[in-house]
Amino acid sequence: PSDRDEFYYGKFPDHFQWGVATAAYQIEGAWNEDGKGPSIWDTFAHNGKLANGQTGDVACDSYHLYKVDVQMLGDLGVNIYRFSIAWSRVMPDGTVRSLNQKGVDYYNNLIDALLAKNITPMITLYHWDLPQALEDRGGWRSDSIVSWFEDYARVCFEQFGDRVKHWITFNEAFVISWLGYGIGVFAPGVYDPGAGVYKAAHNIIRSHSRAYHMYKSNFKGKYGGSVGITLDIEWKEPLTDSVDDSLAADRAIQFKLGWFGNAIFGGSGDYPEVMKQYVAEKSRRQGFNSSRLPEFTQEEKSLNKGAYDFLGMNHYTSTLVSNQPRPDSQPSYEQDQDINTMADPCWPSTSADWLKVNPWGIRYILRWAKQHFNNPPIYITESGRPSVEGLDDPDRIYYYKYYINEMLKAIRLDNVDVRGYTAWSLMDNLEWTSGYSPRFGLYHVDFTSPNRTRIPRKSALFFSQLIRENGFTRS
Ligand code: GBH
Repeated sequence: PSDRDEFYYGKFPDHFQWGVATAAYQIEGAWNEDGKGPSIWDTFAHNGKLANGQTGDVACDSYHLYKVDVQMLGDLGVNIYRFSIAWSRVMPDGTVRSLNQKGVDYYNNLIDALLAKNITPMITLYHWDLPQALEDRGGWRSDSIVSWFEDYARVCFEQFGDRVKHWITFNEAFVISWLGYGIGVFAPGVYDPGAGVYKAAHNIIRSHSRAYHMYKSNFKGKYGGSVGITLDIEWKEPLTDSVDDSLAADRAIQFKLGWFGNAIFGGSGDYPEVMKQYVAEKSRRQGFNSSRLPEFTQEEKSLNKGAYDFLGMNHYTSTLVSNQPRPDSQPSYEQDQDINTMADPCWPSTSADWLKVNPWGIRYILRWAKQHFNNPPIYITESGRPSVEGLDDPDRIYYYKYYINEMLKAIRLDNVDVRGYTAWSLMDNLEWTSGYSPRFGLYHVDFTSPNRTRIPRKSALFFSQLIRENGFTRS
């Protein structure tokens, strides 16, 4: 659109939900307190896989400091707080028979404190911290996980569903599958880029659909909440205006967002056609007697289809994509796509090499999702950028101002049904394998102080003013 570069003055819809997001392993600490079982991230960290040997053993210590967090949320003036439950805190060995009341109490206390301040909880059931005991039994590559996850979800709905109305089954199914079971750079560190990765993804989709339907038949009637899934996706801009590059960019979105999204939101209950074709063809040339991409049964397809109340999207950045035929030599999800990806040198960089700043990308990916996924209600469940230490963060203010303005254009000019936005993140926290140095917080956290002192950055003040004004006015 021609209005790409123009700032848009206007308001968000009246009931637009503003908030911030966190995840259990990144903030809670108390990794083995009050009966909590170890997760695959505890194991990974204790095996020295994180920068500088860091761990989430204490992190922001939110297990003990949650009241401070809730106070900060109140000061920001958010409507909604997105956080995740540590499965192994509630069920230390991953199964119902290990139900841990102290773990349940922690989340009850947090939820009640939020509600007392009129803040709506939005809970992610799975933000990557699988109970180690379940990984030991095969993790996401085991078909049994579908019922393990269904049991876990049921326990959470039973314990918290009377007060929690927004549920996200998974955070970033792509990251779980590709980083965890494809290239193994994230926990549990499995290297299986051609097959294990697809198997894990397949079980995640099945698990999502089962949990969605279980909520719908057992809880929706009495609690009236909603269930969605969060998928991470960049905007993929074609490198050139050639037909091959446009097709490649679209194929890249299908291979990442469509991999999970198409089955749930796309209408067929199945993987994107282009993905089925590419993986089948590569597998055939590689001598496999069937595609490395698993198949859903008819029954599974009908369960997948429409298994959502909303789509959660984590959107941080954009990439340029070109068509690039890959050799058949190595079976790999990455090679299967026949693309090449790079950053546009015009986009400002950040300390995270994967994160370049391109505000209009959020508008384009929102329109893509509207068009391909039957115009679902959408929450932007994460967006943000790291900054250097200190409280003065003009780069973060720039990021939020312009990304959020482009999201407003998506709502007002393109009629995308965006319902809310939860910024990543409330405060600096454990940035997975990168440790504590990338700081994504609206609040600065002092990781050397015993009480993990939190102080608002300038961006926190900017964000709370934006929430109060619910949009942008000429001043
Ligand atoms: C989100 O992932 C996560 O949901 C959140 O927990 C995290 O804190 C936030 O982003 C900020 O990073 O260089 O191979 O290690 C965003 C997608 C996928 C981007 C993993 C960084 C690192 C890949 N992320 N990626 S690697």
